[in-house]
Amino acid sequence: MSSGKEMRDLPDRTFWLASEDEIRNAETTDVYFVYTLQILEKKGLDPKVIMEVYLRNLPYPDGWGVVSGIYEVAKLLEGLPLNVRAMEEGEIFLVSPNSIIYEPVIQIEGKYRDFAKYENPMLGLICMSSGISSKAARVKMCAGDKVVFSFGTRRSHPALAPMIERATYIGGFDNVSNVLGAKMMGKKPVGTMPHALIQCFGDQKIAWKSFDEIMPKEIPRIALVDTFSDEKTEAIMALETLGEKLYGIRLDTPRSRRGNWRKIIEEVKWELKIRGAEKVKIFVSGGLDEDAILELRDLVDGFGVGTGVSNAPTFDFSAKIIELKIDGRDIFRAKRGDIAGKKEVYRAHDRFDDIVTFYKNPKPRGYYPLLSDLIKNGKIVRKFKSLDEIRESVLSKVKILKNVKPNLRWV
Ligand code: PCP
Repeated sequence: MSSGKEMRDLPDRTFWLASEDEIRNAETTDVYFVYTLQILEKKGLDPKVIMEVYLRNLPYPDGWGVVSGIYEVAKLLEGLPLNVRAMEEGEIFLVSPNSIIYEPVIQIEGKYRDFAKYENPMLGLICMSSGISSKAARVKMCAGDKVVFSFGTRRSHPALAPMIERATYIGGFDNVSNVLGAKMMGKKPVGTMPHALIQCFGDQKIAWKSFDEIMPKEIPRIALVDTFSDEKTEAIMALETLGEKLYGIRLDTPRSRRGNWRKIIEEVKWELKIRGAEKVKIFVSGGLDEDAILELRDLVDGFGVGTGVSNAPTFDFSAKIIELKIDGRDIFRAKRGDIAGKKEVYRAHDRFDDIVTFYKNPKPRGYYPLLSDLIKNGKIVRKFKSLDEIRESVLSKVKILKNVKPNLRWV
């Protein structure tokens, strides 16, 4: 593709996307790994190493994250002559910015030349997904028992839609709106109507009636009530139009009209209540984050969160050689700023008290290891839990985290 000339179609694809095979063959690696391999091969150097993947800095002050993407890392490295240990998909890991200690979420043991090129795609598979799952867990933590739906795939490259939806669900979201993402997760997608439906009809009542007439019964009748006029007016209009069939209303109030959104929602609730419709659920969406959810959660029944979670800060996990095995001997060789030696991570689950120690040290009593085998001699040995099981485990751990101060130390 010569620079400066008119942009021509890609010869072998439509979108600027790596194919599954290109990802699996590590063609999305950075060139300096290719150079490294050429040099090691020319020099006949083929060291056996231990590499640990860990996070040093969290974009959140409370010191915990949710690791996700482990399943895909297993599929990426499957077949390579490696032994890989990792935390469970959806495991909570701790980060202590004031200490040199870190919790490895993945540990790879093997000949460096056999996996050097895979560092890039491997990190890519957990950095973005874990960022989204960790944000989703915080958003759900703020929403408490109110439902939170993922509305965010329109804010990212469509190729990533299934990954985004999976990551939000692992983080605790109750469901997702993306059709392909939901299908791959074995879920029924959620969502009722965009403003476009009402704009096409030019009349809210006809649009709501048409929705009710045509949509299968199991789709809840949630009317969008902010298209042409005030939310209170449209909420009353929706109740008069659908009556008993009105399951809920959605407010996606444009920012320019939000003013004190809390008061607008209170007005709507009051007007519905005095008309005997206090059971009508209230959903809100549009630019929501933790603060907005904390502000509104006592008033509403559910939230649709998009950008706030799909564009969550990505985690900059690092993958670093921390030890070489030469003639069976541990050669400690960490770079500056890192600590050498293969590590174990142990947790007292009831209080998120974590201990990181050199793998040869005894297991502390009452503490449980967080790292376990993922791949043995290139074969995946991990029995992956279902998405629902992973989500439940994240929600139960986040519940504990709400009441304890996680602590990370080393011995
Ligand atoms: C979209 C959707 C949600 C928004 C996006 C979620 O709103 O209805 O409210 O994304 P966000 O958290 O990134 O804002 P619009 O595109 O305004 O409306 P429509 O529903 O008509 O698509």
